[in-house]
Amino acid sequence: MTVSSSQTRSGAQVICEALVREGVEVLFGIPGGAIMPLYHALWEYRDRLHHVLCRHEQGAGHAAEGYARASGRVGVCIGTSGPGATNLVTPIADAFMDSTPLVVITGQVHSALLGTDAFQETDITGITIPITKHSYLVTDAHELPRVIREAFHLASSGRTGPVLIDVTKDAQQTRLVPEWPASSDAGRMDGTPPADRLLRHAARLLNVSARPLILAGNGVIQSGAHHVLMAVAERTGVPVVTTLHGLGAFPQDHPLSLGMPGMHGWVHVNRALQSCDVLLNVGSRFDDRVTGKVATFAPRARVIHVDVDASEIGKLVPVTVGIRGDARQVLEALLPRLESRAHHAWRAEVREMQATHQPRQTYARRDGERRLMPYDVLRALNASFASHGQYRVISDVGQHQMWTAQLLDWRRPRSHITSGGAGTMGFAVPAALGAALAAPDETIWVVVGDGGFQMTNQELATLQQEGIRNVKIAIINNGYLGMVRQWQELFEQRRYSGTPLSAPDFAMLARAYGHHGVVVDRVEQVSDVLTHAWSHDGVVVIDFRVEREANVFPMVPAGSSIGEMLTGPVS
Ligand SMILES: Cc1ncc(C[n+]2csc(CCOP(=O)(O)OP(=O)(O)O)c2C)c(N)n1
Repeated sequence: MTVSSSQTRSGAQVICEALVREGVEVLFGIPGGAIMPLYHALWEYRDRLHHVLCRHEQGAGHAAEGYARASGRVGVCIGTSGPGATNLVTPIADAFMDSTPLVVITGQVHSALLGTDAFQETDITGITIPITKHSYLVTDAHELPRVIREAFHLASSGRTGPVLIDVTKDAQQTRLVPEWPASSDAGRMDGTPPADRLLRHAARLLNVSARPLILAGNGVIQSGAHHVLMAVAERTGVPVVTTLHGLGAFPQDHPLSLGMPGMHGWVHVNRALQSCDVLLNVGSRFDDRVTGKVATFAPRARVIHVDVDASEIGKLVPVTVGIRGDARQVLEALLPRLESRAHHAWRAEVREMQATHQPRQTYARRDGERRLMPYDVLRALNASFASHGQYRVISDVGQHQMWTAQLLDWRRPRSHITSGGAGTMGFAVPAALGAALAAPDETIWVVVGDGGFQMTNQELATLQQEGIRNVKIAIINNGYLGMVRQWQELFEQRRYSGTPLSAPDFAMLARAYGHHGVVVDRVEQVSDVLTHAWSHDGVVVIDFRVEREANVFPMVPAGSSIGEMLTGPVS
């Protein structure tokens, strides 16, 4: 359909037109009364805006997140008012915690009915104020072009995140001649160069340090700073530690890469954090899963914190130098001021700690061990990457998420996608749907627990309806809500309260949805089944029936210092 610029069109058509102008190609959602005008208009735009019908709005939201995380673009999802909108709250909160750029469009009851407890009315803008960068209620269709422009700008600039646009049904129906804004003023802070004084101070600290360390987070990936991070590390000889969300920001096979810190990070990484004298944190927010007890975190270090969000600087960890800015811009400005160093002694010390606490030894197979252990699966998956094409890995939340982070070699930004901030079980399967559409030529591996899988596995139907073939799902099935069970085992005298978990036959369930499903319960079968999954043209669900009570180590007990790690069961 072509509409000349002076012709009137409905607010709903204006939304579609605005989405096309923003470069949107795919959006995820479920229709309903208050959003029907938008669906009516989407029909005319179906050649330019591909709507993916999910099975639950939570799935639509996570799919939009997966799309955004894999592509670096803004993810878009839509839902109706009331329950449709409230089902989107979890992915909105998830995106907010993980700084994922998202635009969420919800229908709202007719503006004359606002505030009357009308059918399917919920104050979604009110509900989402604390978990969005901004939430708009649009009752006048003339505002739509500006609001949508602003929303995309806000979602994708500065510290990226979710923006909600709630549009009343009458605003979607109103006819108007839209006035398209040229650009938006919102977020114009972007691009402000970091202050010279701060850069000089940061460079001086790094140049004179004896035991420096770089902590790289999601901000490095979001701003595309991984190349300049590499240049900084190589020039200065400073070892790099990557947070859960930073995995892939620095190639793990690089000699300066140390691995992941924090609650389930490696012992040598946490020791290095505890003994470094200068810590350059780029694009990570000092999450408590990284710092452990803040008062004892990196006690010897002077901290340089680079963050796009000024409110994060000094929020949890006192800083010597705080630089507000885009990670790439700041690192680029810092690089020429840094001296070439080698740090032989410090690196040797760290390597020695690494050798002593050889990470993968923790999961060494005992002689004669016959049971299928979860780490067997992750190790074999990692080994399989070498002989196959491009891939991404999306993990859910729980023990398997930590084994995935620990045991796979992360080399590429955006190759690891997980719910880190909110820790939302049920994230992985729908997020894989979005990632599969964003990266159709790659294989999307999902690693998910039997608990999380049962939260959103209905999106298997969406994968089937969309004809998606590049998703492979590895269920680490231990018959428990494993991570909670681990805490109960270690700290609550094995009171397995609310954690033993039954499940349907997942392979049969996969087949019911039109996919391929297999059960694996012996270690000898693992690599063959992975090879088969890589080559099978279609979605494969593998139900790995693993040892039920395997644990994730090392582990920093909640509230403890990262210097106090459990490396095995407490006696
Ligand atoms: C939506 C949601 N509910 C509850 C939790 C709390 N929780 C964290 S890990 C976990 C257990 C996960 O079990 P499973 O999916 O089987 O994975 P496993 O830990 O066994 O690998 C639970 C219940 C959560 N993170 N998200």
